[in-house]
Amino acid sequence: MKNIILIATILSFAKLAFADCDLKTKVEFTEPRIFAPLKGSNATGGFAKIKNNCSEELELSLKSAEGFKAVESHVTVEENGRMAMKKIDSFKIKSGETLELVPGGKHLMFFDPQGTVNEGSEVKLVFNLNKKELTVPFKVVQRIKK
Ligand SMILES: [Cu+2]
Repeated sequence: MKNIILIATILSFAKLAFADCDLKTKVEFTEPRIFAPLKGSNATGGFAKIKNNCSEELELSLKSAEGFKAVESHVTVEENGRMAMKKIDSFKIKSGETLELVPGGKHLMFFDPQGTVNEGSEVKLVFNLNKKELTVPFKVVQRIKK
């Protein structure tokens, strides 16, 4: 009996450690986009709606972006009456919920483009989702819509 309980415990831990959600089909990116960097600026932002259709909570962090030297995940907070951006390690998305990355809210930041990042091109972003990698193309769009 003791052995059975032990095995059951090990199995449930294994399930937590190796979540088998298929990220490619179960994590939905809507309108993944990056603003084309303004002339003279070395930083720009990235946005999307990211829906977690997995049965477990996902911890999402941005690892890298093709063509940029550095990436960060940011939240926008009010500090002493001013809006400020703060770097965070990861975003958490509960099962069935959607993370909304929007200008002026939670967002992704990209620094030091290694070349010209042209409007209409795609930048491949590498995310870590519960320690598994997922690559998602983000479209480069114009910052201000005419
Ligand atoms: Cu930012």
